[in-house]
Amino acid sequence: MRTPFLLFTRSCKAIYRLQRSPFFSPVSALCRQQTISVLRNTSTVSCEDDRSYYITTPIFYVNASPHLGHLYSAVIADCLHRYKLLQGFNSKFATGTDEHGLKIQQAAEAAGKDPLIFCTNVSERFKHLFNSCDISYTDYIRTTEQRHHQAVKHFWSVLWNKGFIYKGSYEGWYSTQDESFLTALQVGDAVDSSGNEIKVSLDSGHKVEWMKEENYMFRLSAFRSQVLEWLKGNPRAIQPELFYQTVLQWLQEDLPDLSVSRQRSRLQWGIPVPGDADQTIYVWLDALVNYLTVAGYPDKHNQWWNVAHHIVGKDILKFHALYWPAFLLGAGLPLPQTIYVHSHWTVGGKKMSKSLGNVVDPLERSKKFTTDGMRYFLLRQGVPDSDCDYTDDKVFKLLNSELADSLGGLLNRCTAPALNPAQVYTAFCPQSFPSEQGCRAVVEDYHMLDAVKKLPAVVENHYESMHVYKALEAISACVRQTNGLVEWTVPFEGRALGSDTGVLFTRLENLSMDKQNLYKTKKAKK
Ligand code: ME8
Repeated sequence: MRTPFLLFTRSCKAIYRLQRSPFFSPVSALCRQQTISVLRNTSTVSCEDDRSYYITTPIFYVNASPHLGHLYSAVIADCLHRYKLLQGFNSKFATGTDEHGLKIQQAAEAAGKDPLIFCTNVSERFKHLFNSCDISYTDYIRTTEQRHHQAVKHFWSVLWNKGFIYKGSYEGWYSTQDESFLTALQVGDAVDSSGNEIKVSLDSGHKVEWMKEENYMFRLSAFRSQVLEWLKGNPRAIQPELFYQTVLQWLQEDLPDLSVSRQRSRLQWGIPVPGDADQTIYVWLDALVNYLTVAGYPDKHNQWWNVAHHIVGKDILKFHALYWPAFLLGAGLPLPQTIYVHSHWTVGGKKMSKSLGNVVDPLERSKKFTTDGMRYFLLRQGVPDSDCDYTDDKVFKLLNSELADSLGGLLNRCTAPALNPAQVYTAFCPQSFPSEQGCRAVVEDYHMLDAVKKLPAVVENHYESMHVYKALEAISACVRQTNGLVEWTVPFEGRALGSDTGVLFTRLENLSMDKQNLYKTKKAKK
């Protein structure tokens, strides 16, 4: 059962108050599809000007289906991409899937499937989610694609030829879940579900194993001071500030050289090291290069590679803020403009993750709460600096209060035929808002006008620093203030003035004495 409480007069959209039972978005699938294809097509135009913008999400592992956390990164990137398009930028927006590595090899084995078939299947699920949720990506990359293999091999050869990769051996801790090497200080003791004592990553809580292998090493240690210099010279390169400081802190310590290959006997599912068929390229080196592949590396990346911005979750900050800049410096390529970091969605205080099995299905939730509703919720409630606990009830309450009641109510009040018979954008009534003194407007009304006037600049500022929730908060505050004005002026209680121009404000004297007194008392109280 759904209750339409308002109809937009000039568009096909309607806003519904959410009922506790699931319902489908009223926005027509056709409208949405058209919008998306316009957004996608915009960015395929090649342009040499300095108004190019390139935004990426992480590429997601295909060991399991997508969850709400993945959609969150994609919605932030989509939002910034759309914002740049509105500003007239030629924006490229890439997302996709990370399909190589031990973790995927093991997941395919466990499923009894050929790895590529397994990857294709899960990758399609991510794509389907993003298409269903209006993520207007312009490129969807899979690391199993030929173009990516070529880019990775080229990138490797550049690092090798410059002497930044050498043959060596690695002995230490490795977490397959995180596909990450760890130092002894990053490892702690734990007990698994069967009561066995195990070692885990202190950061992720995932199990680690001791490994000893002959492989290729990258001279990460040689890049510590250059990465530090880059960050000191670009204090907004990692945002928010909290994560910038975290990386600066990491850089106070020495960076050990990094193992960038695994023995083929252990890891077959990956790109072979050029010139050494016994070794497979480390999945993180492989994965990070996806950003270059999409940009057109190795031949045609110049337009996009100067203007790259990465959205990442805080779990993969180390890879993007230490390894990636070092790899790029080694290859003689420009560094990303910005790494926007966001925190995590938790459920019952625990990070939503495939391995913990506490994931929220984003497809099912966006059917329940509508796609726009879910997108709004994620952007409005997700705070980059700190984790956010997810509950359905929070979504329900937020959407009903801010979208249905506040925004919907305001629109209803402004567009109701009785108040706005001409169905136009209304002008202010001269008796209410003259420039001279002695008008009916009170100081709060002028504050509201001022807030609305400043809103575009405020929103822009917040978007630039990826504080989308603050932009939405500012918009919501204006909606509340404007609703307040309508409540004081009670246009719905009297006759609208100047029906030819659609002026909103009623004359006070048109109201009953009771209403006039109520209005005056309310004003006096304020
Ligand atoms: O790390 N809350 O892939 P991944 C918010 N393939 N965001 C979350 C989240 C949560 N609970 N869980 C995941 C990988 N994410 C690598 C990336 S990039 C070159 C390679 C989001 O499938 C967030 O963006 O584990 C996080 O960084 C990413 O998904 C990790 O996805």
